[in-house]
Amino acid sequence: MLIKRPADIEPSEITPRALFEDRRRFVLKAGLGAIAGAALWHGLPRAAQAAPVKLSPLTPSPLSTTEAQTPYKALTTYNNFYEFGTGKEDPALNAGKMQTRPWTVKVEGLAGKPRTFDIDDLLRLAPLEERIYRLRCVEAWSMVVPWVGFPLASLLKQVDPLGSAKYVEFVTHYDPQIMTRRRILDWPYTEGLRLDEAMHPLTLLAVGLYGEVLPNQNGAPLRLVVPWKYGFKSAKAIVAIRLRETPPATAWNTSAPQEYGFYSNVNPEVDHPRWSQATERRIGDLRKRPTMMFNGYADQVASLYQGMDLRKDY
Ligand SMILES: Nc1nc2c(c(=O)[nH]1)N[C@H]1C(S)=C(S)[C@@H](COP(=O)(O)O)O[C@H]1N2
Ligand SMILES: [Mo]
Repeated sequence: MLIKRPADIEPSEITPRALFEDRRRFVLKAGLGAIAGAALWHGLPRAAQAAPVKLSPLTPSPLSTTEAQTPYKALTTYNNFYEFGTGKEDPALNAGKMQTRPWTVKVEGLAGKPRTFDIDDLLRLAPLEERIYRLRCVEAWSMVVPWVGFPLASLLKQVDPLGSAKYVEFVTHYDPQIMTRRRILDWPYTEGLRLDEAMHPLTLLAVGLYGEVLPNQNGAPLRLVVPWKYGFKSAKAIVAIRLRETPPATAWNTSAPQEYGFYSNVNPEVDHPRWSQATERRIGDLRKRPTMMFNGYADQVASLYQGMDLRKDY
């Protein structure tokens, strides 16, 4: 765990949560005029401004970090969601066009009982937890997010993975009517995990953050969160989860295999070919901090990679 000296603590980090939430609502209200203007300018439907929906009941998780959480505003305006543009502010401006209802998620492939789940059934039936995780992007920024979700394992168990299933592929929504047509990546954005990584209790399917339904820019209505891997593993707007015998192609590995591997575990000792991975900056905090092996989750996950050469399997 990171212990902070008081001098290192940003004012935003010590704002009591209630005050902070209040300010967020205030920001939401005060910003609405500007947002509505921007929305009209960018041709967004009015639905993009729908009021946040509370999720409850939420069980707190013992797997949560107690570190200061990244402010809601930062989490929802500094995003990577390339289907909606490559600028950090583009997803917040453009992802409102995505309709997240009706929405189904197919869980298929090497399963005894493959099934299509309606997102509202998942929201109703899955016991929802609040899981506060560090997440580190390969671009060397990080954040602390109070996710709402449920373990991926609990969903996978419902379809009875076959013995031949060794990997899991995540396929995300792609609609060229509302998303970029530029072939920045091989759309739809896909990701993958080994089955044991997918079944690990830390691996989460998120449906919300800060107690509310996920904003579209953060991957509504369902996105993956794997806290010991670089942020790009956490596929947004998932429409299918496939159990497979062989490793799936993943969007970033396909586009630049020498830069992004299948595993993509956070590793301060293995640099990206174009920059160091030894340190990171938390969003909203200029101070550099050391990056931790497996993003600080080594105690829980290092055993998954025993005997592997993490320089080769990056
Ligand atoms: N479908 C899709 N999912 C995606 C991405 C994307 O471009 N498209 N970007 C990834 C990257 S690079 C990161 S760092 C995280 C960012 O999640 P956040 O915006 O909620 O912080 O989403 C990941 N999931
Ligand atoms: Mo990322």
